[in-house]
Amino acid sequence: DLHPMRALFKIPRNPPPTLHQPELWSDDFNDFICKCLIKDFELRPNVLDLLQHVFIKQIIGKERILQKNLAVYPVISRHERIHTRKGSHMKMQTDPDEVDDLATLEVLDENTVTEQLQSRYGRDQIYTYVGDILIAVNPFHTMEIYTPQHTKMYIGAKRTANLPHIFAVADIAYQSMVSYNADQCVVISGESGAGKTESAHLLVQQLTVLGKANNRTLQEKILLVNSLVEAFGNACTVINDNSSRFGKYLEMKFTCGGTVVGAQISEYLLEKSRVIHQAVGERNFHIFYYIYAGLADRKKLAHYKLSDSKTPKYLCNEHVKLGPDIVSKAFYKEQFDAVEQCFKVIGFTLEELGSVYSTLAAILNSGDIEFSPVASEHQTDKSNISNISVLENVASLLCIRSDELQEALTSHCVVARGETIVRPNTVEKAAEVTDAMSKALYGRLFSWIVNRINSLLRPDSHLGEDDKGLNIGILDIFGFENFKKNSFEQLCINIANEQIQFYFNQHIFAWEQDEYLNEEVDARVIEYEDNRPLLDLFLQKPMGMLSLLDEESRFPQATDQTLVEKFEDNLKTKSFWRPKRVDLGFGIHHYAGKVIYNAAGFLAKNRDTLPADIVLLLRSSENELVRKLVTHPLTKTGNLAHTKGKGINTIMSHVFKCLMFFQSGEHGDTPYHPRETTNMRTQTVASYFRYSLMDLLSKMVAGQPHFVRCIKPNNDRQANKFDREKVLVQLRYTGVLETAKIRRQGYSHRILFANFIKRYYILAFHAHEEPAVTPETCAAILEKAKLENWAMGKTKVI
Ligand code: AD9
Ligand code: MG
Repeated sequence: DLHPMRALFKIPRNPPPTLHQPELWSDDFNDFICKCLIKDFELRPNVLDLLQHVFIKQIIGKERILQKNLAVYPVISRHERIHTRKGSHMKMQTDPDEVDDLATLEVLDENTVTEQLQSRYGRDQIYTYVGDILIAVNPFHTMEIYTPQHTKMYIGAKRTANLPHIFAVADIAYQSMVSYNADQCVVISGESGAGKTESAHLLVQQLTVLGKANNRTLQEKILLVNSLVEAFGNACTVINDNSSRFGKYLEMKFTCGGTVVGAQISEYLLEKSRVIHQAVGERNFHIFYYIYAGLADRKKLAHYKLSDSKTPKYLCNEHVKLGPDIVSKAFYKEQFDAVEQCFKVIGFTLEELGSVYSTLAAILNSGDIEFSPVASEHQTDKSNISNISVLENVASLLCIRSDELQEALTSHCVVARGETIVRPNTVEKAAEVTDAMSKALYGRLFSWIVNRINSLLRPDSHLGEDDKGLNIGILDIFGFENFKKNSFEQLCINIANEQIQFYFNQHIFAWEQDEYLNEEVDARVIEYEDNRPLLDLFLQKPMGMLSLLDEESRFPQATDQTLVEKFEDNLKTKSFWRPKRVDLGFGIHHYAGKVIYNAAGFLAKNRDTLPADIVLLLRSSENELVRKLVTHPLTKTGNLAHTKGKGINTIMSHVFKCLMFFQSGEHGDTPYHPRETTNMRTQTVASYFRYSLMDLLSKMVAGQPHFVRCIKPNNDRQANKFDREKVLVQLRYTGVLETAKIRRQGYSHRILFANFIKRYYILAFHAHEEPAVTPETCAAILEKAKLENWAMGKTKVI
């Protein structure tokens, strides 16, 4: 398979027949290879001569050698540091003081960095490098930089040949994957509305082109995955009209040759509570508006038991005046058609689609069930359903019996001394159960859709027997949030961001500096803001916040008040405090700023219970999908190793470094068993969340990371507005300045002697030679190629 070479050298898919007869190669092709080598290695002509000689001699008719030799193409993740340090890449710029890479700045302080970003932003250059990290400042307007020409321009191009771009990140991830035969991951971070989701789309777009699928349908399907899951998982918040309300890790699967063959998504912690309640100025998940408007357009509302004159309660946030005009919104209709198209292209059957719509409609109808107290002298705590027709609608949409649904909503069973007693539900309790059912149905529907996509886009059938395949993961989670009122959802979202920041720090600072130490290479230590104490505060066992929350959730008498008191008694750190005058309030000083949370509803949200009666009833449904939703395992069973047998030790040691303090109890010896906590009975949101975080991390650390840091230039979502203070705060808390420092002083490569020699010996030795694996051989190669600014470690060239 010549594919990687094709990708690198833009050789057409059907190479001319002369490829196997180099003596017949046109001069153009020879020229082309030479240009690539000059461009990418800045080789002196004498080395080039040597190379050309070796090439022409060695490759006659032997693709393997050709491939091997062409691997001198320096696809290295922290590439080009060697050159950038000398400033040789400084292209002609309109402003001579402007740089594409902040790490090359002469003066490195907050002011200069902000100025650079501002002046670039002013000229619509939203992307800037900090070494190998990409900073993306949200332009808040459409830009003509994602055209097919741009796509082409960034394929296999030297980084400095073009302006910084998200496509260049896709390219380097792809090229590294192919050349090193190693999984990659792109971690996109930034606060809410900073542009993570958009960046994730652009990466997928570029990667599908790079990984040229043999069949166009697959390419199309992969491109639609994001749109589909975002219709169900995104919503309008006061910060972002298309805010991700779940974390998403999309893995694009490739053959070892680099052809894209499938995709898999993992979803994390969907904010289900949004189904039943939205904060002031916010909306429910997009799909509800789409389906409501779309079905009205097709005159199908009645079929799904919806009415166009009365907007469902779940869609009537009293603070957002949507009113009945939802059904006439042209935009929503179009979106509905688009979502349906996504479903169909990806491969969902019409029957499945019908069931998805029914379930959504059932959820909307559930919100309209009304309860009233039964006026009886003895039983004031009993409730009745006052609009039976709505109940019947829900039952018919879910294909269950309405009398059983009524019973399950208005009463519950308790087992006392071996006897089952039926107790009535109060009006509040009945409404709670209904809401719990709606949330559960939606959450499980979402997971089912994700699982179904995964089975439809599974790559197995495309991979050969020996080809385990490679993947590039793209992480796009919900960004850091700080609203006027912050609840349990914000706490989880912010902890997840805290974790990503920790991972970033580990990679950029801690592990990098460890490596220098281990290799005994001299490098100055860079100070950075370590947020590990905060992660301890949240995740430590048994005294971390989530553990305390779980403990309190087990006491039936506990209240949100006792919970905050428990926090106050046990969390003795400066990062936690109780603000005066805020009932149930507590403050956390996150890496990204101070947030005041309100603990109201924490316990209920954490317990997230769905009464057994409801589960049993739904299991009796005549609709296969509804049955599946309640029989499917609640959670995914993550594979912590996730290594495909490659480099398991290094990977595990990284996983271990990252995870060890979450896995262990305070005494450091309690092993972690994900399945134990994913048991349906005992699982709380907090414990599932902790597990999800680990599952995510384990996936991430198994690949070589690339970072994209999205920056929000203003709070008003305005184009061409650069709020310096706002940007500075983000630069500070994301550690951009420190990153620039470490990137400037640091070394870009760390390659084991053996790998280095295998890859580059051709630069200094004859192809048939087998030079000894020693630092001296490495030095000889480096000297021959006239490279500077390298260091010889104990085991690696750095
Ligand atoms: V959240 O944490 O999910 O609430 P994100 O994902 O960081 O957030 P998102 O990608 O949704 O933010 O971007 C917010 C809005 O900014 C988008 O809806 C676009 O209108 C705008 N945006 C972001 N990136 C770009 C871009 N590269 N070009 C044009 C952009 N507009
Ligand atoms: Mg998003």
